[in-house]
Amino acid sequence: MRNVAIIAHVDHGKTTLVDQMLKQSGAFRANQEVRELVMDSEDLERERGITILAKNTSVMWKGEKINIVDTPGHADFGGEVERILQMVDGVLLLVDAFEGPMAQTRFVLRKAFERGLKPIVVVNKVDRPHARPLQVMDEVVSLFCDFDIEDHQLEFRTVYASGRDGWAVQGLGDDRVDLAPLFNAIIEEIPAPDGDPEADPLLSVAAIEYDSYVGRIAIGRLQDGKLKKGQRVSMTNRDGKTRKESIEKLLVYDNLGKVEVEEAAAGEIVAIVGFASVEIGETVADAENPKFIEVPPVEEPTISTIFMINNSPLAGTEGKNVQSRKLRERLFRETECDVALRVELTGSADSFKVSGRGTLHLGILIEKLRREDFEFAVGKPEVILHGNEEPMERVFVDVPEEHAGTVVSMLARRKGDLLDLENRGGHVRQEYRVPARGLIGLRTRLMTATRGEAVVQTLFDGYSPHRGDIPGRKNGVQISMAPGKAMAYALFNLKDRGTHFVKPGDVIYAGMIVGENCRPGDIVTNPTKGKKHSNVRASGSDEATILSPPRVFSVEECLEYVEGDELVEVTPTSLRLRKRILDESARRKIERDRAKAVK
Ligand SMILES: Nc1nc2c(ncn2[C@@H]2O[C@H](COP(=O)(O)OP(=O)(O)OP(=O)(O)O)[C@@H](O)[C@H]2O)c(=O)[nH]1
Ligand SMILES: [Mg+2]
Repeated sequence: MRNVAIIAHVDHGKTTLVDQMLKQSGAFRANQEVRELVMDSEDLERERGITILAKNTSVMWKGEKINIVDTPGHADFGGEVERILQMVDGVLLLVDAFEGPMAQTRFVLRKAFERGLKPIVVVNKVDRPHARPLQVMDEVVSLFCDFDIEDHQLEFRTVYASGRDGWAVQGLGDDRVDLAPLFNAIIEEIPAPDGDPEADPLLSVAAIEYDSYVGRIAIGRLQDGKLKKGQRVSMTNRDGKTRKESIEKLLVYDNLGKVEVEEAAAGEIVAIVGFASVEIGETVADAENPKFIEVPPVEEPTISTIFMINNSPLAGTEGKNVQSRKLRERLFRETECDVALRVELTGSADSFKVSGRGTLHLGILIEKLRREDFEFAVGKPEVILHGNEEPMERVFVDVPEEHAGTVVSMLARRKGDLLDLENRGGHVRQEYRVPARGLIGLRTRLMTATRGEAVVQTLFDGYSPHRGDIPGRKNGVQISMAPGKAMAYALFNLKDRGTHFVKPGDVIYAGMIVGENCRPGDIVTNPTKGKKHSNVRASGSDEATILSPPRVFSVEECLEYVEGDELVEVTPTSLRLRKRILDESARRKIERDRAKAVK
């Protein structure tokens, strides 16, 4: 048996490679219809084409069982990778043969080294037209040298591959047939688990799945001993508290699914049903001999925001779950499976402080709730300070030369320190250290400023003394003064004021943000104003045909757009931006008072 995790920067082809490994090891029946990226089984994963949750699968190769864990590559889910590494004895480090090692490559490799794991380097996507596998290999070697590792760790095995096309080779000149060279490398390089099957059972819970029928399913690698269906075991948590539980069902991974077994032995990755209140990081051990295995600390959340019940005039018209009790229960339940997420009560029963690892992390949670028919409002995400210190990020930006100046000024505005600048033949790579709060909204704005050409990568980089104010959004917004339906006529007349976020026919309310002001400062407009009947001309021409389409935001874009006095209203079908205080005169008074206070 072998236990291996696949780690890499986002999009370097992990899930695609697992597809091919499943296919070539005969995991599917001959005529079975299998969709692409079969491991990205969650709706949101398919929609976005990214892996969010690590997932296990297993294949048989020449009589050996290989448990494979596919991990997410996006930095917001990096904490997940760290826990997953507890379950394996080796990793496949995938590196895109064109892009080379990226920010997250370094992060996951460091985590693998910290656990003393031996990587097999897979230079992947060698089929890409401008692939430069040999240079990328050199870059990988120098990346390895950046770490404090021993010489023998530098003797890693390399495989060149195209996960998509289903081949791997030892040498670039070899015949490109199938993935056998990769499977062989796994069997030869990755040690078999070394647990003692005769010792007392020992397992650290590395992940939890939630199933609406059976409840929580604890997942982990059985380090030592055996576990049996029906067995009584002890469970010990971080605080040293111990309790007893019974194993109702014991499952192991088998191709794409899990199969129930009577018994599992040391080395195997198992899923256990029956632990009602299990938490990630707890240790399962012999009933009479409780033990605790130290687990890596969970990465601290870096940003937080407020989730609150929807109190807009349209509340309850689109979603079913609107009560604060439901929202609270649902949010707390999420923290059971997602240890990087933190939910806290606030002074108000209607709002909860939710902290996570980035806007994508929070955005995914928001999307999940929308799909479960929830309605709620979310505030501007703020970074979490440690006393006087604030979280910093290492930021790498790649752009064509002509945009380099734009990037420099945008990052300077956000108090970024330029650490490195390198011209790679017309492409400029810049490296900065920036306060994390300066990054909220940066990606979208960089994309617009560089016509989508910027490649931005970020990596958490510790804490530094607070850098002082960073200017917020430059533009003000257009706030509707009246409730009703947006009218084409009114929007047409307002078109010079700035971009709109609503289209004719959209239901709006007073205090809702209907567009951006092309200047600083907010303005109040009336997009519900229809054409006076006396003005109607007989031509029947419709201004709607000459309105530019409204700007449509994704959940993350909403989060990155709003300022402190604004909210994102989330329903299953709509995302609306609004002022926290809807009443115009109240809002004006607050603004006046604030101006006075500043003076
Ligand atoms: N040319 C080429 N493209 C590939 C190859 N493998 C994957 N891709 C493409 O790269 C993109 C990302 O592939 P995924 O397998 O989802 O990447 P991933 O590493 O699992 O991504 P995350 O889980 O989000 O980190 C997809 O568009 C794939 O079609 C390959 O071998 N060659
Ligand atoms: Mg993936």
